Amino acid sequence: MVPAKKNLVIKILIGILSIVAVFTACNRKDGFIGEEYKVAPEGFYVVSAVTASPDPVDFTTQTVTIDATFSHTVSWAITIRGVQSGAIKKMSGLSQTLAASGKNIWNGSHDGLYFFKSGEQAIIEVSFLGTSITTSDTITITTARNFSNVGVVIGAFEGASLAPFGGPYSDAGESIFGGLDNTIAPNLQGNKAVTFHGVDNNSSYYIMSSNRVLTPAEIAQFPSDPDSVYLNVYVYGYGSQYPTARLNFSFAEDDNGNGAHQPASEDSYDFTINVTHTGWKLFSIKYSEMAVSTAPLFGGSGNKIKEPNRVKEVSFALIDGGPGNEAKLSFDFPIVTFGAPFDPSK
Ligand SMILES: [Ca+2]
Ligand SMILES: [Ca+2]
Ligand SMILES: [Ca+2]
Ligand SMILES: [Ca+2]
Repeated sequence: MVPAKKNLVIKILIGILSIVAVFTACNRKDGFIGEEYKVAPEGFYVVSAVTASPDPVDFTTQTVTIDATFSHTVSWAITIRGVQSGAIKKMSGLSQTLAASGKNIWNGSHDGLYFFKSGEQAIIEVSFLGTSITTSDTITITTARNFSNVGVVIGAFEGASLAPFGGPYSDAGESIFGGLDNTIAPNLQGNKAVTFHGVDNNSSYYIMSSNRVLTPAEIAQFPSDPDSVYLNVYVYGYGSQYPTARLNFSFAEDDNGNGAHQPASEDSYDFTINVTHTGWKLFSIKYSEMAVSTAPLFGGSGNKIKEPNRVKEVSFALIDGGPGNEAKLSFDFPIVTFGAPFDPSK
């Protein structure tokens, strides 16, 4: 009969859902992730406390090895916290010594938005499933990771000036504030970002911009496939204070290969972010999803072929969503990655 068959199907479904629910509950418990886990048994103790070395560490040339020994094989979690930055990195495993897990090396990466800072201390704490016992160590980061091995860092903006970026350039007759900004709290990466702020007095939508010519060594890293190039940028939005602010970024190509971008006869590819959020947010956009410039004299009269291997220049502009408005936004750590969007946790 149909009802009996239906009941069986329902029973099987309930069975499957229960198993899924149990696994989900286990995996989420105390932030431990993974299929296998083991609760600390009665009498569990830390045989040798956690140590992290080298201390101090320079993440541009070194990685940190974290070790500790326990009385039993146990599910553990390492939480690394930047004292100033609030940056977080988590690692987890199942073993009796951290070294035996092979998951005890920290390359300066972070989970979430905030970067570890040069000059700050980081607290490394190890906790265990099923007990409140912890062990911790502190390490000094002399130089934070710069991520130059995962892509082309367009700017970290930690210098004394905006250079090697040009400008910022304002629209005709408009007064602007633009440049390095150390007043954003919390900082995202290092101690500075870039802020663009102005009023579109001439109702052109455009307020201000800044650009940078890439170096030959940087350009050499760009592949020809527009599907494998990503522009990643962290944008700080001021929410309802400046709800019509837009960040436009653009890649200018050297279509004819003469070593320079001619704006009136060569491509620029643009992407615009409507900055409606509040605080920091990471945006990643694929080169193939960018649109050719609509301005005939500024990137709209090229060969219309997306050629990231011919990119010469990157620029950022503050655009307003409505003519005549005041707009403000900040951004930090634009980085071009290849094959996948930027993932600072790797
Ligand atoms: Ca920065
Ligand atoms: Ca304007
Ligand atoms: Ca050219
Ligand atoms: Ca082109």
